[in-house]
Amino acid sequence: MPQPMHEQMRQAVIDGDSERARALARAAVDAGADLLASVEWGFSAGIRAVGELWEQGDYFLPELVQGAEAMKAAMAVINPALAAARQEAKPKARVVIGTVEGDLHDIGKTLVATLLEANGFEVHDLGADVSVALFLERARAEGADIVAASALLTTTMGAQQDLVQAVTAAGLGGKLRVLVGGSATTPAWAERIGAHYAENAQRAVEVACRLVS
Ligand code: B12
Repeated sequence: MPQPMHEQMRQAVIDGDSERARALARAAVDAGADLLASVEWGFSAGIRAVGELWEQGDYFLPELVQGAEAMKAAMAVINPALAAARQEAKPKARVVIGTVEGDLHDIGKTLVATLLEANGFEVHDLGADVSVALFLERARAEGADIVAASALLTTTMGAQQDLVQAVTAAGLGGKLRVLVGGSATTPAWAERIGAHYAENAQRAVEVACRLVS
């Protein structure tokens, strides 16, 4: 259930107030609060609202950027705390993750990487704007079981299909699973391109566990 603290977190991101967002995240960590709930009902709800305000024309690019910075300030506190709550019992496997080429959105991808790591996966995060060639090169070099690609723009999601095709062409189709996500994508899209899909970070952990079990 959302709590008053979550509304403050949401509002801090809407206001683009990085200092308040960071302080609220720190308070949640120190209080031992449910951090996934803080992300989902607090900070993520805030960035979703910023996206809607931008879409409606009430916010312009500077406010979008400020909202994203506030979100990142909070996640810089939350991500290490989530990673520290590592659950050793879960299966170990290697994941190479990144946001596809031409796409700079990295907040959701980083959250997915953090939760995978917190659940015992060895995660290699390549960052944002990652080419198909680099995904493939690092997946090979790390002996990855899963290559995970994020896309938030309809103009960049095609790169996920290129990645699936490149993995097959490289003869890695049997061992290396492609997991896709990001707000531009849908289960139907993933099915069409022959990839696995998860709609959020928590589900990504469940799907990844299933893929390597
Ligand atoms: C913050 C933001 C930005 C920030 C990004 C900062 C950063 N470092 O990430 C800035 C201001 C830089 C930005 C820029 C732009 N943005 Co922007 N942005 C957003 C916004 C408001 C929020 C995204 C976000 O961080 N959400 C919070 C996270 C936690 O959620 P998430 O990313 O969806 O991730 C979750 C799931 O999707 C999933 N997931 C994500 N990745 C993966 C990967 C895998 C493998 C899996 C399994 C799951 C998974 O799990 C995550 C956690 O639960 C969205 C609106 C929206 N509602 O999504 C627009 C949005 C994505 N942006 C948009 C646009 C158009 C742009 C710009 C083109 C604007 C411009 N004119 O310059 C540029 C593009 C720059 C570029 N080349 O990438 C559009 C895209 C429209 C479209 N359909 O293509 C959106 C949808 C806004 C809108 N409603 O129009 N943006």
